Amino acid sequence: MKYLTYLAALSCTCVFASSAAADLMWNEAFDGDLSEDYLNPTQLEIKGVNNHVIFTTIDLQGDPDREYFTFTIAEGYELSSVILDVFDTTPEFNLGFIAIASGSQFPTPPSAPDPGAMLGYALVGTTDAGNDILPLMAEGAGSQGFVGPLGAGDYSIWAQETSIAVDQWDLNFVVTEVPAPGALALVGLGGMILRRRRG
Ligand SMILES: [Ca+2]
Ligand SMILES: [Ca+2]
Repeated sequence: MKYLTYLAALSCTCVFASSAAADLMWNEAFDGDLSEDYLNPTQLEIKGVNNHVIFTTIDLQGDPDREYFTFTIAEGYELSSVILDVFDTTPEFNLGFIAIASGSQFPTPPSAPDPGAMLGYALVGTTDAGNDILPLMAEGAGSQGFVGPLGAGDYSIWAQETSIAVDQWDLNFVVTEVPAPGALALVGLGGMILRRRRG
């Protein structure tokens, strides 16, 4: 989007600048606008369990502010949830759009998006704030869909508004270790022992 417009809107983003730096992958207030180009998403690095991306989408007539970014989930880890920590929008009835796809480039252009190229997508509103929206994204109509956490690999995200609006987002991509099969077996065994004792 236009640079001056973006600068003018940065004061809004600063409200959310207090998020812990150790958990922060990107904050537009300091790091600049996330990429408009689906073929060149902003490259982000996973920091740990919690990985925040804080941004403002500012949609002016004919000049949408799209956010494309990508990150890699390492072997042995999985993307277990995507928490919509903050979603504030003006006007308040506006819905935000967010999609996830495999690969470090988003596979389908915003001018003619093909849901079948996406793992999933969702429309989110203020009532979704605080929730894990990954299950919602997994059910996006016409998308590839998925069940549970997403495993190791490259992923790309596309977020924007769906009308003339200004939205404040704080997304937390939660990355956890894949439970070892042995650990799962122990959990199951523990459950059996508990049931026997209770029985
Ligand atoms: Ca932005
Ligand atoms: Ca952008």
